[in-house]
Amino acid sequence: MPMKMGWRWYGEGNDPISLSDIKQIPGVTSIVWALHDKMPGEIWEIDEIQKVADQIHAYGFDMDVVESVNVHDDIKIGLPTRDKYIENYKQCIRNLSKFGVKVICYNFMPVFDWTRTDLAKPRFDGATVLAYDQSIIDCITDPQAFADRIQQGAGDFEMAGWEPERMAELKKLFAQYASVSHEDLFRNLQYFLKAVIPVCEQYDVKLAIHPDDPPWDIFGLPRICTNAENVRRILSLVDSPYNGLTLCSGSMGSNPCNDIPAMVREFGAQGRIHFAHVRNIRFTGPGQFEEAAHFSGDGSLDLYEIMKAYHDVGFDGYIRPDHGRMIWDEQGRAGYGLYDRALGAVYLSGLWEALEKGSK
Ligand code: DNO
Repeated sequence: MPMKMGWRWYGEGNDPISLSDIKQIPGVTSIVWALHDKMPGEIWEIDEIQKVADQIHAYGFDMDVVESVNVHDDIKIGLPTRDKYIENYKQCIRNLSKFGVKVICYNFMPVFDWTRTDLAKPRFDGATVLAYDQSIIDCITDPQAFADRIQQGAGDFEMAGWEPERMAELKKLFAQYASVSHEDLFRNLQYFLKAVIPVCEQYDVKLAIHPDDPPWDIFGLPRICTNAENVRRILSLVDSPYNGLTLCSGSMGSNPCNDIPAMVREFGAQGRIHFAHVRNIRFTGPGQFEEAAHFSGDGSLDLYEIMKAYHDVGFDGYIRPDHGRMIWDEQGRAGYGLYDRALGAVYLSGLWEALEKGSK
């Protein structure tokens, strides 16, 4: 079975890119979707899922991958109220299975999902890209002001995982996480996985944790999905193939100590990578990086070696191009424009075709 090429789509009325645009990108067969107006902890109801399913199926795509069903902070913090949210998560899994969903991507990052210090940094080629500089984060004394700045920078588009409702409660969230250590986070993740993985097994839906982005602690908040050793530990918290990984090359790879092809070989050979996010970044200094075009020559990661590792382990899961540059005057959601991601999708398919034919 070959790998399946996906495309992250934010939904009708929420994404300037239409399904008919996506249909014209050769090789894309799966729409990676979510109900983006859902708060973490809410049940995704059948009729709500049905509406999106009808849209996606009308264009002949599958909807096998959801990114993301977000995990409520009470589960990450380990509050007594977590059980109610875990029950809701189980119900989401059951409901999604009715539509053939095979993989659910999620993350276990406290408070903030993926974090950048600049959403539109100009580059030498006239494009803009997302960028991160730890020294800027280190000078921030008020995370609320930072969250407001990110939202402003995102313009009319809401940043995935940065729900305004949660951002409005940052003070409370930071206070709740104050006593949560890395070990607590591992324990709370295990509690969550022990509850939901049996449901995943029963309904044949795989969970795939996304690495922390960037893969180190920020704002004094602990982060655990950060390197190969911790991924090994996370996968062993519940040793089931249903407890798997979304291996994001750009997130994990923004720490130059993380060897992405080696991780693909180790966790891919174990059948634990269910979803691959493949993109490039350029290291610009310690704790600093800028995003880049997917093409190996444009960044610090070798995408050929990454794709070769997937090919060598017989990867047959889902893959998608990830963040792109903003090029050709496109206006859109930071990192999620049409043009550069389409170039990325076709580049990844091209590498794969060469690997396939070269190995015959
Ligand atoms: C950013 C994305 C993340 C990712 C979540 C997974 O572009 O990669 O927001 O979807 O962390 O839950």
